[in-house]
Amino acid sequence: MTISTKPADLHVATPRHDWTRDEAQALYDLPFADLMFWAQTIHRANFDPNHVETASLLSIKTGGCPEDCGYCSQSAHYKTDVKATKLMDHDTVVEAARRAKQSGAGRFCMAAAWRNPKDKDLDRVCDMVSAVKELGLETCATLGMLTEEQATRLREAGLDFYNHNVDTSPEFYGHIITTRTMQDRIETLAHARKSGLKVCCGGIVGMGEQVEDRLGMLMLLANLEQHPESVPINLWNEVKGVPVNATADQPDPIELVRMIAVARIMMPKSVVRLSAGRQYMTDEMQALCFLAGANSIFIGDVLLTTKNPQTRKDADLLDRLGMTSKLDGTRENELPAA
Ligand code: SAM
Ligand code: DTB
Ligand code: SF4
Repeated sequence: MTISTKPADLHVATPRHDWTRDEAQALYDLPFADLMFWAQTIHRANFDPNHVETASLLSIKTGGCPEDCGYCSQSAHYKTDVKATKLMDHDTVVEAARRAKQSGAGRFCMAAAWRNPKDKDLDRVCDMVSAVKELGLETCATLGMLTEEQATRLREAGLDFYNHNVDTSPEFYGHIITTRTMQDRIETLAHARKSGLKVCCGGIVGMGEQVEDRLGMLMLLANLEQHPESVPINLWNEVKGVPVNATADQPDPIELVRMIAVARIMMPKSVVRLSAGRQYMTDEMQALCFLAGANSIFIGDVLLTTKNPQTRKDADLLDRLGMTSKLDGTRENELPAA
């Protein structure tokens, strides 16, 4: 396949849902400068290239999860350092959200290590969502599988986004998770969509998968009826005691940048979040990811159970890149100065 990089031919800025494997691979294999030019052109047609979204995470129910996701510190199937906790109380969650807002987060994501929420737990989460929304934050939750009724209840409580990842390609999926199928995940995404929630869906790289799997995951996402509004790309954060291990081939930094650029091109209007794994990335690599089209990060010293760069370090990086992080469109950087 021949790909033109002339600006006049860059009509792919209109979202498509019929990407082929050959097209994804051809984009990925473009000379780096051409790939970056194309991704940048599409990025600039759809977003302010100097703006990055900031989201903050809180694990509202940690560990003891019945699922066997082979990368996860919170699965009850593996012996990790994580201690299981009960669902956090309402005020603690709202206080954490208030602090996240003060540190510059625009969105607050509440995560629970459940296969799916029980209805009595969902009542409590709905109350948390309403209170966080009242603080003036965008709200996101990730609670495992949902029925359409549960999704609707969350939306009515004030939830903006539901995060539910496909994690990897359909072909590699069975190597990583056996207790929940890819089809189960697609159904939860459909329930979230039907209820009117916005969808946050992506996956992980660095679990021993091949480049073809990374592209297969992007194809799956890009060929959904509607692209996820947010696409988190996580680099596996090392966890001791789980089947995925650090001997898995880590993606070469340039490969990760290429993948971000391909995600940007295939899902031109989606926000691409450079998610877990930034702790391992140099400033230069993150800058390349932003140039490739990543326009969201998680801020805060911890993600759920693993490390994230310190907020001060992120503020310093964004300042040096002249990037803004405020959601209301002003040019100032909302993060505390380094
Ligand atoms: N339990 C819920 C579920 O799986 O749907 C929500 C929380 S789960 C931790 C959310 C996502 O975080 C996973 O789907 C996975 O993509 C990502 N994740 C989990 N552990 C990770 C790790 N060690 N490194 C990178 N990403 C990870
Ligand atoms: C997502 O894709 N990444 C976030 C969020 N969605 C919930 C979670 C990253 C978790 C990293 C591992 C941990 O801290 O336990
Ligand atoms: Fe449970 Fe989510 Fe971890 Fe899988 S990723 S083990 S569902 S907490």
